[in-house]
Amino acid sequence: MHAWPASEVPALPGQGRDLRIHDTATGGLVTLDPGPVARIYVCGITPYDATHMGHAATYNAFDLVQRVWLDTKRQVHYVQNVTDVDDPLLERAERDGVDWVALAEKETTLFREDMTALRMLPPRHYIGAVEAIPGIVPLVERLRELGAAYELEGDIYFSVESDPHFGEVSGLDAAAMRLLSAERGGDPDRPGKKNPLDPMLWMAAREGEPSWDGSSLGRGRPGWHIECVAIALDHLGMTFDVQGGGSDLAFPHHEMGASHAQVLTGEYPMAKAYVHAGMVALDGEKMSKSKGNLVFVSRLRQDGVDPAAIRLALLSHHYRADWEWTDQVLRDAQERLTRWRAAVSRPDGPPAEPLVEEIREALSNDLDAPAALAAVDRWAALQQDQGGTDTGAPGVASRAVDALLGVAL
Ligand code: 5CA
Ligand code: ZN
Repeated sequence: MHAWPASEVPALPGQGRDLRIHDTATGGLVTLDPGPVARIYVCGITPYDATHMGHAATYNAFDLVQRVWLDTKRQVHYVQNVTDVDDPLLERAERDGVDWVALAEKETTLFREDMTALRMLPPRHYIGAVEAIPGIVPLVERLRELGAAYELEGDIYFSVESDPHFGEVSGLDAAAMRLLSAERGGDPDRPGKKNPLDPMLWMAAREGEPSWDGSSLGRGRPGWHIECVAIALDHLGMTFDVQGGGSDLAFPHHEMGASHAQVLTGEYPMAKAYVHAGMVALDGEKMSKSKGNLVFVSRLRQDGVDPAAIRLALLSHHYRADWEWTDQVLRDAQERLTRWRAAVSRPDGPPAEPLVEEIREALSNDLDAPAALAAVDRWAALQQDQGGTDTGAPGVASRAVDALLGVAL
């Protein structure tokens, strides 16, 4: 699939800093040393509804990861998927009496527009589950050959016990895993499974549902976790730098994905850091397509809200925090944007190189965007109260906010 257009990332004076980031698997901060090419896989949307603030907040976090790396003059190989065939998408299409392919295309198009408006840098490879099927089938066949997969009434399951490292991503105990598995697309109560947690790799064709030729697997469609693994291994290989998504993906999705990849390749680990963004809520509950308590990026844009203000609203919370979207969050962001724009529109100002360093320091420290915003606030306040004589400063400040935070002033 095609992704979306990239916005320019201005070059900044001085040196970028290496990223220290929280890794769910170890439960602590790790300093990543990616070499000249940093590799990141971020789980994409299931396109059955429009992009909401929760999605946008998660993609904002991983956009900051890219920007920190680009500032260190590294290349970034960023891969994202689109889960363009899965139960929730098929169920929504059925409920609304629309074609599932058309629904996925429509929502993916809207997602691209939202990402472009928010200045999220595009992935280098943007891959749909459907287009990945020819790569998924041999991986499932290989897992069977390795004795890590088994058949149950035509469906093929992955045996979690085949990976000695299973459980290390989320660090959860069996009871917690079982609960989350039931909530998040698993089927722990299905009789006949070797372990209730075993996830499906290949689902045999069901009446009235789309299916593909699975070679020795028979007709069917892929399970969710193997989809991301096939795409990640194809475009990034093993032991890439960051596997990213919202915290609701730590288990089962990223746990299962890591196990699939580790058993398939015999290498460990799949990713050097498993990075998870907090959940955005509305009216006290996690924003989710299934609950329908949503604020859409596209809706705010239609209402004339400046995408830069939406982005500032996302940046005003630490990516790991769970937080609540309110009208006040947006109003504060709009007010901040106005102040910052006034500050950079003067011909001169207080020196901005220290500001660039402060933003770098904040982001390199587990993507502390609120601290970065506070630094820009201080520079803007100084500009407002005392001004300055440095003629390059407003330009440097503006380029730093653009390059490191993705906000065009
Ligand atoms: N297609 C799969 C991943 S392979 C999927 O989870 N799609 S999704 O559309 O449900 O979510 C896309 C991304 O947004 C995921 O990283 C998910 O963790 C994140 N996300 C979903 N809801 C929220 C929320 N309320 N707050 C923060 N992030 C969220
Ligand atoms: Zn995924």
